[in-house]
Amino acid sequence: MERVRALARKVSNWGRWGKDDERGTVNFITSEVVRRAAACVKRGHVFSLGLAFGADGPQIGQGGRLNPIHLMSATAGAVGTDADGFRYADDVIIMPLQCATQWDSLAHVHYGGQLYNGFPAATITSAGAARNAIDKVGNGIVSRGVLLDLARVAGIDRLPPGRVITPDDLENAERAQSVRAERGDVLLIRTGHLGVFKKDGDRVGYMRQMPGLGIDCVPWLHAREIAALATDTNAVEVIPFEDPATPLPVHLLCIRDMGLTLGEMFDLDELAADCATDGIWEFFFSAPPLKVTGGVGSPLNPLAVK
Ligand code: UVW
Repeated sequence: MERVRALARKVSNWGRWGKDDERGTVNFITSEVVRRAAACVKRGHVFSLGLAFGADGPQIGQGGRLNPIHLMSATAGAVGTDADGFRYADDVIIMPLQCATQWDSLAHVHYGGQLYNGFPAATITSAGAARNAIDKVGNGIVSRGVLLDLARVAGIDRLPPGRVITPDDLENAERAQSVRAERGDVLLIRTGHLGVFKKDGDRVGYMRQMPGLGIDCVPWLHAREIAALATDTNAVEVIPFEDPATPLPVHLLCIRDMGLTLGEMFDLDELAADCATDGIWEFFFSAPPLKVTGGVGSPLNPLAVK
């Protein structure tokens, strides 16, 4: 943890938006940023970046994470007495908020007994997160999206599981795609890992090992002042971990120290194919979380509009 603590001192955003802030880098999304994002809509073509929430999801039961269980509480419920009259269908879903495409809130991970902005970790109880919960970013996350397609730039279907993504990789992709991630943007990184899972259906292969950001990317993300970051993997960062003694260091530094909301399991394949065709890697991006009171994450259907 020494490396994490040393980097934390350099990238911390605690206090940057006031001592009571619970939104972190989403604060970079100003009205000017949203207006610039809206100007990215040229063709009116909408892409869904969300996985389906169904029994075929990627979860393998690890850590209590199941695929959604969808039940019908009514299939032909009657209102009124007419035998041929009004009928309704209702349903119930039981699922971890982290089971498919999702945002991690700023209460998702912590260390040293503190959450983002110094709130005590004890503010998370069985009742939920009293601080930094996902409902605090309920009026977001809407901004310019920038997609870096690392797999396509490398000319392969997928970066291999365990491949550490470096700041040089990110900047090479920016040069190759003629785009630059800037203040207030939502940065999407495609590794191809989800595309392989969609073809082979190997849940264990998808969930247990993956390409992802290395710890050296954290100061880069901080310097670029991006508002949120998402990838097509289950963890954003590389697994196996660079240092086996320090699991998920990018989560700790991004979420707890920078206040950077992380998105996981974003399906970027169709969008990436379109961007490769027209050469435009920026778009209007909208992915508001469900305002789950005290929730530490939210399932999503993010949209990109070009
Ligand atoms: C953990 O597994 C703690 O995090 P995530 O699901 O965000 O990768």
